Amino acid sequence: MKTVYNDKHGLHAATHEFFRGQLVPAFEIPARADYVLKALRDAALGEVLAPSDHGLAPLERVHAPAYLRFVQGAHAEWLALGGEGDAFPAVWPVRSLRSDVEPKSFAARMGLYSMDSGTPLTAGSWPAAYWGAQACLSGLDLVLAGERAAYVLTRPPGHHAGADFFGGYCFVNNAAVAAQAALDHGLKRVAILDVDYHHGNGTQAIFYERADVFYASIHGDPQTEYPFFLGHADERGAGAGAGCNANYPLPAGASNDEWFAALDAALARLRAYAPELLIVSLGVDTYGGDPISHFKLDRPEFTRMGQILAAQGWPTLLLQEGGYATEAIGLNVVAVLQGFEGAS
Ligand code: Q9C
Ligand code: ZN
Repeated sequence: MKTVYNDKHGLHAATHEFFRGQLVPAFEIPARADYVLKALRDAALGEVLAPSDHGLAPLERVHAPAYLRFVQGAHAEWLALGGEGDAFPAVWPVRSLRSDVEPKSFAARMGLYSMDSGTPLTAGSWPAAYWGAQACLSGLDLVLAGERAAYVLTRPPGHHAGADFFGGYCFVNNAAVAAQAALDHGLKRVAILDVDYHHGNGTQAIFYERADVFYASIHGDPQTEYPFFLGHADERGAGAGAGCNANYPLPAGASNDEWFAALDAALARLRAYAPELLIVSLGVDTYGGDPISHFKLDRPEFTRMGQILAAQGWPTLLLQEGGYATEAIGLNVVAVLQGFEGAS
């Protein structure tokens, strides 16, 4: 399987993030992708390609242009105001406050365009996220040109980013950008299967009222797990998208049997939908050794996951999302991809 590698990912390099009100060492770090790249090469998995530039337009198909402009210029604004290091939001327009007026204040716009304080906005966040989306579009090109599957090695991840907000380490929703680009290419039905430990609130929200993208996710129950405010089982889509959203929240500590039962159920829904393309939001923070997550998958389960995904027979684009057991994520990702290749 070919990989498209976002070779600009290292521009997004936070040292710290906020967690429970304290600055702690960042989890979403450049070494994550470095380990995956090394593991791909050690396993001789296939060619590693650089992304080609598809411009801003495909990002503007899912994100508000004003949001993208803000992220693009935010760190320079922060520095111009005398800020040092990475920028963090600290105030948000919840419920009775207004979010339809863009304030002049930088601090206020940081809150308007974000969902949490755990996502450092660094000097290189924008170019890293921009080229990440380009890598995903380049991976899509491979699959649309007839490749059975392609893997995109990128960071920062994407699935928490909404149409007009960043959060959960995500700035540009790569899966949503790729799905929309596939539709714009002429496809009629795209499925996104999100196997990251966390619910992909951004992806769900972007397509919630649409029937041309089916979003299915297996994740830690938002009653106790990030992103807390979306990802419940009763979220089934609305309007034209009614019935095109399926969530499988599992309790923290869920067994591997429970996880694979949820995968079976999610795939049954996707088979009924009959997608022309499968996009996998491939987080490997479901790993038992992950420092911020609470499922128990290990290497044999990652291989099995890849086999099951390949067995569906759909052209498949696998996009890297989370996974924070830094030294293990390379082998975990390779296990999924080798499982896929062995079964396809
Ligand atoms: N310091 C993804 O996996 N907060 N995002 C965790 C631990 C946010 C994870 C707190 C976790 C976001 C793409
Ligand atoms: Zn995650």
